[in-house]
Order: sequence, then C-alpha cells, then structure tokens
Amino acid sequence: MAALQALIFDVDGTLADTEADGHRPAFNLAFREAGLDWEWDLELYGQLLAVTGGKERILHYIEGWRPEFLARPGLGDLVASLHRRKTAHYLALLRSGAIPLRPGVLRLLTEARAAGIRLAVATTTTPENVTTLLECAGGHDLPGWFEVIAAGDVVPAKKPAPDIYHYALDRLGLPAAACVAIEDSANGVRAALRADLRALLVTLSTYTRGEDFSGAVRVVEGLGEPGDSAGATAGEGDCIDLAALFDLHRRVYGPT
Ligand code: XBP
Ligand code: MG
Repeated sequence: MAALQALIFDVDGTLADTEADGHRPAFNLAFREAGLDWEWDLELYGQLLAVTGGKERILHYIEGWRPEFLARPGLGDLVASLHRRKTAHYLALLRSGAIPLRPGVLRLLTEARAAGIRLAVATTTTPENVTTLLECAGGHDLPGWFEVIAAGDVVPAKKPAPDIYHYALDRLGLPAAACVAIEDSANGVRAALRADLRALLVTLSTYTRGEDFSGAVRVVEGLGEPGDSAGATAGEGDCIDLAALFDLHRRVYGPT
C-alpha cells in the first residue's frame, strides 16, 4: 500500500473559520452596494451553506427566496457581478487581518513541510481567496508551500462532487491512498470519499458541527496546539500532529 506522501486541505472552515464573519458579510456588502435589500443573517447563511460555491449559493437563494428575479433578463450577469463584488469585499476583509488561521494549522503545515510531506488544497472557493488568506493570515510565503492549489471554477462541478479532489490528485500525480484529506463539512467529506480519499480527518467548524461525517476516520474539534486542552480529541493526544496523521493513514491502509 502507498505510503503517506501528501496532505490535502479544504480551506473554508478547515484552514480558517471563514464563513460567518468573512464570506457572509462580504455577500451582504455586495447586495447592499447593488441596491438589493437582501440580508443573509447567521441562521439563513447556515441554510444556504448546503450549496457550495458563491455564485451557486446566490442562485440557490434567488430560486428559494427571491423567485421573482428568475424571470429577469440578465440573471447570469447579475449573479456574476454580485459575486465579483463579493470577492472584492472578502479580499479586503482578509487583507484587514480579520480572519486568522485556525489553531494548529500553521504548526501542522510547518511540521509536514519539514518532513517532506507534500501540501495541497482542494476547495470550492475562488483561487485568489485562498492565496490571500494564506498570505494575510500565515505569511507572504505560505502560498508557495502548497504544490497544488485546486480551487473554484477549475472543475465543472463543486463539492460534494469529487471533481476538485480528482483534479488535485491528478496535479500531485498521486493515488488517493498516498494522501490524507482534511475537511470540515459533510459536503467536503462526500467529495473526498467519492474521490476515494479514505484517510479522512474532520475538524469541526462553526457551521458544520452536527453534520453527517460517516466515512471519516476521525472527527475532532480542531487540530489544536500541544498542551491546549481545547484542541483535538480527548484521550488521543492533545493535538493533531504529523504522527497522528500517519496513524490515521495506517488505520485505513495498514502499515506500509
Ligand atoms: C466553501 C464554500 C465557498 C465559500 C464561498 O466550501 O462553499 O463557496 O462559501 O466562496 P468548502 P466563493 O469549504 O467545502 O470548499 O464565493 O469564492 O465561491
Ligand atoms: Mg469547508
């Protein structure tokens, strides 16, 4: 069986808790700026997260909550321009330093890199959101640590479709069995499993606690930091380090 060679990270909810105070207010700013009285509060946004991808989420909202817009000429242009402005607002928020990486993320990335474990991202969000988050929350050279940043519209179908994971594996040139995937949502878990990524860790995030993570090997609060009682899972070490990920990989595939 293949040895563990790469970690593939989801972004939103996994590298950083971006949804409630990042993407959500950025959507609302774009709506207001366009003269629309749409306001996605915390609860509504939780429902809308069933659909991944910002453009897809706006369309889902129109279909369910504002169906009168469906008959409008230029609906596709409206969605595209709202999403463009949303991305601009989101990038500004990231640049203001409002969104930190989750505890343990930089520690684990540093440890993996030092051990020669390759790093990749597989996300539905816009590519620039990923590089800007990494730069602003982790340091200007952090994007370069990732050999592959698979993001956004580079594939036809977003999570829970497996496309973005297939794309990342293809770019890494690795079989799924050589990787550990780290996700925070049921949609992400489904996408990873459909791409045959079975060594799968879930770190719960604001909106995803309580979702169905069947098929994941381990579900933890977060990666945590050493000695941090709020980190990781009780009884299995106090944080998720590289050794914990090797162990998780062995649980699925056996010793290599
Ligand atoms: C994250 C998302 C993203 C963001 C919005 O899902 O659903 O769509 O909410 O990003 P995951 P864009 O963590 O499973 O990748 O607006 O740039 O699409
Ligand atoms: Mg996510």
